[in-house]
Amino acid sequence: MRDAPGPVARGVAWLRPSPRVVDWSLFALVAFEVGSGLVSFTLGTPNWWPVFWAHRIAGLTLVAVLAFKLARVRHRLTDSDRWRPSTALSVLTLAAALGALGSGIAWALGVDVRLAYWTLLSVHVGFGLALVPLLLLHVRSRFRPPRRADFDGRRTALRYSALLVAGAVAYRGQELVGRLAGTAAADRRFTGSQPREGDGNAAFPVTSWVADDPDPVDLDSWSLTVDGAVAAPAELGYADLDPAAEREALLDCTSGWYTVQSWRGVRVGDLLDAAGPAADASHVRFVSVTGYRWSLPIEEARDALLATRVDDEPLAHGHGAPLRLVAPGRRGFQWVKWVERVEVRRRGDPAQWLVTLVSGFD
Ligand SMILES: Nc1nc2c(c(=O)[nH]1)N[C@H]1C(S)=C(S)[C@@H](COP(=O)(O)O)O[C@H]1N2
Ligand SMILES: [Mo]
Repeated sequence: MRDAPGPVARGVAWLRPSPRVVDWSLFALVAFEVGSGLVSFTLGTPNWWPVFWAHRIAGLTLVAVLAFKLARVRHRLTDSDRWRPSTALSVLTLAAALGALGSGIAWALGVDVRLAYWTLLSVHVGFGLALVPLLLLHVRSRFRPPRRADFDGRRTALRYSALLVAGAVAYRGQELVGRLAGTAAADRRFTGSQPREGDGNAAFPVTSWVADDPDPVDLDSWSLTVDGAVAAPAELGYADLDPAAEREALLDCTSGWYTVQSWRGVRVGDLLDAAGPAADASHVRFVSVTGYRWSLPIEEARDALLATRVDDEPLAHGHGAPLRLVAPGRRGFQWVKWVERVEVRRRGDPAQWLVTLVSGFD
């Protein structure tokens, strides 16, 4: 019996790439996952769905390639005579990879474990980010340059197509399992975010990206400055704002939830018309009392809202009172809370990426 492998075993044997191909594919797949994962955080409109799909399919392909690798190296982990100092690093790297894959797949399946506003998606991101330095060190300690012979074109390409198709099939299967088990909410967005239903402040969590947590803003000392590349800079008190504009907009947080609310406030375009932007102004920067900030291209900014109310309730402190940016089509982290300054600028603001991460640490 034993010497006649069945069709499945033969198929797996045919699919199994050479060790170096396995190793370099793991590296390439992880690099792709980290890149597409980070990029996905900036995508808020449904036309970007292929990025999310590719991320999921590559993740499932990674499971298969990792299985080939583990089948090959398991003795290095289980025989204590074969332990080297680098084995500990390998084990940590493996743990981070399994953590990222496990939490990612569980999240995609619809498993909903929450710690405050952290979801399984946040856990997935944590493992993914931990994997980056570990994998780089691991590659350094065991580096084998890729050899041409390992990558005999057609065969490798075929195997990889087969693995990717298997990944895509597994992804569909995984969706189906989630639906049958009733864990997959039908109303998840293309980003994977789950709905938070209801209207007003209580319907959705207060979320700060990293450490922003200011005291409630005192309306008597607060004002909104409109300045930068404008003809007529202005400083407005709360009573000067005319919250006449209303619009429904969807807030989709990168920690994995979204909510649709009706927001009321001041159209940024009206503030700009009053201030008279310079002809070559290209961006509008929104700055929080905490220093947190984000810029939008000026045409997009015109259409955004600075909200004072959500579903006809005054905005709660945690949601950014007295004034928060509502930027339709943008991910939640770009919806600056506790805004105190609108600055018209002649260029974008690359440093904002860093500021959103470190704002609030002092
Ligand atoms: N000033 C400031 N604005 C901020 C944040 C922050 O940390 N500081 N977090 C952002 C993130 S990550 C999200 S998802 C939304 C969340 O808004 P909410 O707390 O009203 O749900 O606010 C954004 N605006
Ligand atoms: Mo967020």
